[in-house]
Amino acid sequence: MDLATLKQALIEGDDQQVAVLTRRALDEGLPAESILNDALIAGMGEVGELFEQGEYFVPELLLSARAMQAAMEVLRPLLTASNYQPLGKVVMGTVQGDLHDIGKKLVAMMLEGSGFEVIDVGTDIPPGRFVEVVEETGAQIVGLSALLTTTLPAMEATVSALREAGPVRVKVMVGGAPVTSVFAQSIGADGYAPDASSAVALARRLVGIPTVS
Ligand code: B1M
Repeated sequence: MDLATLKQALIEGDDQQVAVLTRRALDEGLPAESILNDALIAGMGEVGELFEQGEYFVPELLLSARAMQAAMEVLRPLLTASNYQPLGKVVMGTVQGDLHDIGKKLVAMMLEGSGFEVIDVGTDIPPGRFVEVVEETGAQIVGLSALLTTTLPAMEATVSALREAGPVRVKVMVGGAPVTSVFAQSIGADGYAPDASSAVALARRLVGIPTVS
């Protein structure tokens, strides 16, 4: 199957077709990672460009997001299947004011697949809620996602709230399209990952486990 067809169905926001084509690509033996990166993430990139160019509006973004979720449901068992043995607990959420959750869910799935227990607290999460969940669960890592430049201050506020809440210093990893390693350092995060697989390597490093190649 040509992954361009799947990518196009995602751009058109056809969730049923996207689910069918994702299953077909897997049946034909294409690796889940390639389906994800070459068709789905690439397709979402184009959707973003169409939005920037004024050709797409929020309803089109929503349709493509729904189609992406449909594909992720098909891929989920494959992305989360590998060796489950809790390496640590990670609280994952999108910061206050931000409703984007596709990338966060992807990072959560990849972390689960590599042996972390993930507590996904959702989107638009105020700093105090992250603090509460860390206290309730004893998580070693908090993963913060932000997709809007306007919600970067909320990411900074969350890191500060977690630092002030101590006594145990939880590790904080951050990511999302507008986040950079320089920004991550400036707000006192312990690490930045540009994508889901580097997020796994970072989480392993943060709990002191050597990276597997
Ligand atoms: Co919005 N949106 N959106 N949107 N949206 C963007 C982000 C935007 C770049 C589009 C654009 O203008 N080109 C733009 C932000 C501009 C900016 O601030 N710089 C934008 C805007 C402006 C908005 C609204 C303000 C639009 C409006 O209402 N006028 C509004 C804001 C709502 C809000 O949050 N308060 C809005 C709304 C929405 C929808 C709800 C319609 C929908 C989200 C649906 C959902 O998530 N359930 C949506 C979508 C779909 C997008 C785009 C098209 C796609 C995002 C996505 O899912 N990408 C996006 C354009 C784009 O990104 N090209 C856009 C695929 C996903 C796999 O990638 O999330 O980057 P990503 O995650 C990656 C990495 O970033 C990283 O790993 C992931 C996997 O590789 N990563 C981490 C993410 N989190 C991580 C955490 C980590 C580590 C790595 O550690 C913890």
